[in-house]
Amino acid sequence: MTLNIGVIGTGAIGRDHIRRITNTLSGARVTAVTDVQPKAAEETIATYGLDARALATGQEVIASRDVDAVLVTSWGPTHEEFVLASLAAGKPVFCEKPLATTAQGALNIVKAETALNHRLVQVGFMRRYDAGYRALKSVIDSGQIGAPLIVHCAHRNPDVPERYTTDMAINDTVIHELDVLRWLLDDDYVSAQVVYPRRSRHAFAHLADPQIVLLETAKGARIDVEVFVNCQYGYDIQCEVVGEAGTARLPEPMAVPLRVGAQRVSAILTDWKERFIASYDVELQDFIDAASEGTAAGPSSWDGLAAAVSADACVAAQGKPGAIVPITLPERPALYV
Ligand code: NAD
Ligand code: NAI
Ligand code: ISE
Repeated sequence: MTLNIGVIGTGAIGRDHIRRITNTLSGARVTAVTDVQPKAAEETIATYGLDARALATGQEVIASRDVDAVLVTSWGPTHEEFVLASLAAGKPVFCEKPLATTAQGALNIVKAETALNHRLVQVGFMRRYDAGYRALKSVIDSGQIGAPLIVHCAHRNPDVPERYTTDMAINDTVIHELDVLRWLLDDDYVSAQVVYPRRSRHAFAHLADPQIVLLETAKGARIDVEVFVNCQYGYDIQCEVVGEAGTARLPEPMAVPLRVGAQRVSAILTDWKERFIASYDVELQDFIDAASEGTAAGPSSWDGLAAAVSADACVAAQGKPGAIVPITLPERPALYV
């Protein structure tokens, strides 16, 4: 059986996911697309030679009879509406992060899915599928470095567009760390704090960049995340776990070491699409396989809610530099245990 997928949002990641569904993955095809800029949807159909219809709205895509499953790749504030509509239609839905831009929005989704008592939602937290993060997790789980005590992270983008705002450093960027570190440490957060170093002259005037987010977990680990979205030099994701008996570091992406011009050098990637290309492939194949069985696997609505609650606390902490903001999760429904 071939799964018919409808895509809402044909921007950067929507097009990249359409490319991989069409050219790389198996078991699915794109049958409908939409974008608030209709030209973007039509161009996408032409670019990838899709046998698909360009529809006027996300709601039409979800309702369409030739759509079995939905991919939400529009910008963050639209996600909640489209995921709730997919759940109401009983269709599996892959939603790019964030699941919703507020904890309340994510809670609405968890409640709707819990009422169905059946998983239909996968959130696009692709780092859980990354070979490097998986290797790091097996080292931690093996006990070789003892209990994790401290985690040092950096999330650096070369630059961001002018529409990127200070809160997006949390909801759009650090949201990846908020998810992957819960999974990596098998832990939850209890508090957040944000402090601001000196501002980079490369950031637009309205944006505080870089920022440092400090988290404390229920088991007592401390985490620092440097988020720096105008670092200029590359797309660089770092993570080092300090344990009782040793340290473990996220492997660097493969790059050929060169000795040239009296220097030892190796390239650093500049684009998130390339840095996590294999992880996106694996996460979407996982979605296709589960959706073909009428269900969902991978990062759940609960994970989306946990990230959103933590993100809300981080955004509150941004407004009170240095203050410690508590993080409290609601009770986890049995569907997500
Ligand atoms: P983008 O702005 O390039 O693309 C979004 C597209 O959605 C645009 O074409 C826009 O016109 C369209 N859109 C917005 N609202 C819509 C609506 N209501 N109906 C239909 N189309 C709508 O953005 P992007 O970089 O592709 O990011 C999209 C999503 O993917 C975001 O949620 C982002 O956080 C996520 N993302 C995740 C990763 C990752 O590493 N997991 C990377 C990039 C983006
Ligand atoms: P983008 O701006 O390139 O694309 C967003 C698209 O959504 C635009 O084409 C826009 O016109 C469209 N859109 C917005 N509202 C819409 C609506 N109501 N109906 C239909 N289309 C609508 O943004 P990008 O980078 O593709 O990000 C989109 C989403 O993907 C975001 O949620 C972002 O956080 C996520 N993302 C995830 C990444 C990851 O690594 N998992 C990487 C990049 C983005
Ligand atoms: C983007 O939406 C992503 O998800 C990227 O992974 C992240 O590095 C970037 O900061 C976001 O804007």
